[in-house]
Amino acid sequence: MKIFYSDNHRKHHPPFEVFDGGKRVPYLENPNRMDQILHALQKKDWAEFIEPLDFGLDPILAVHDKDYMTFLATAWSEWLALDPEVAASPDQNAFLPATFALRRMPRVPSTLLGKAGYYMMDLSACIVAGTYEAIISSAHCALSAADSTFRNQHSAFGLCRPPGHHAGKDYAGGYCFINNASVAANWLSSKGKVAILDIDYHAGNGTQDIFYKRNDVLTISIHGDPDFEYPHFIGFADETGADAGLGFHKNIPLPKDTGNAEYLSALDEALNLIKNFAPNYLVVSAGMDTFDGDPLGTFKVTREGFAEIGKRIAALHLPTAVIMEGGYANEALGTNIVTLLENFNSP
Ligand code: SP5
Ligand code: ZN
Repeated sequence: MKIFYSDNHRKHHPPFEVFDGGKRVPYLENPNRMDQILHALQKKDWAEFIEPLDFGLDPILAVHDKDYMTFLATAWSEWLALDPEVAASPDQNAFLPATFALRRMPRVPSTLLGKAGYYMMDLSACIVAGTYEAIISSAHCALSAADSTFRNQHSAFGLCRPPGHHAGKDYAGGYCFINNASVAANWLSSKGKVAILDIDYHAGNGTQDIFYKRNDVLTISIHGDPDFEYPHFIGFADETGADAGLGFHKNIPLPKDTGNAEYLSALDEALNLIKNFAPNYLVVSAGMDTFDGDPLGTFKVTREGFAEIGKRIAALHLPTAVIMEGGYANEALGTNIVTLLENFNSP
């Protein structure tokens, strides 16, 4: 399997995030996640590592707002210029807002901190010196996987970091800045019908938002019920698309402690919807935080569960771009990704 990966993700390593209750904790979405996955994949003879191609900004701007992208590109250096304390110890700092847009007022503020509150949905998408370079490379890994899927009519893996599915057209959040899976799916949508299946533990709110009014891309997310889980405000079962996109979005929220059996029956429901839609391509937002033992999750999916998930998705026999999303049980992350992909690869 072709695996698109760039070391540029290492440039995005915020020293902390602001967790529940305002606690400062070490950044959970850290470079070690990729090291664990690389270590496990490098032992497999079927894993072929490839540097991503440079797709430039156009396919990213086909999904994301231009001013939002400019904000991401310039926020860190503007912040350094504004705050001498940050400039004195940049490595101990991360750029975050302290005020958020009030129920999404339409006016885009002119100042840096105003923009931050406007373009960021929470306190976990920290911007540091290397963030912009890392997110562009991550998007290019996803685009390269999409391109490979199209050219070879065969599945590929975008080993993306930072992840993407919480990022909307003009907002960052949940460790996400550019919605890699959506950029890949939108690119593929000019080649044929596309479905996105999001198996990250958290609702794929950004992906939902981006395609909500479109009927040419079916979006499905299986996740912890937002009634108790992040992102709290979106990802409910009654959100099914709008306008032309009505009926082309599906949320499958599941309760705490969901195990393999319950998860797999939700997956079967999703796979049936995909079969009925009959897409030419599939994009999988592959978060591994459904794992029993993930520090952010409450589900109980095991390694055996991931094997079965891989098998069942592969049984659709669609050219599939698998895009890395979350997963924070670092010691198990490599094994879990290998398990998903090798069962996915097998006929
Ligand atoms: C890509 C991705 O998986 N992003 C996840 C972002 C979740 N951030 C909010 C986490 C708040 C979780 N609180 C759970 C406490 C567990 N002890
Ligand atoms: Zn997640």
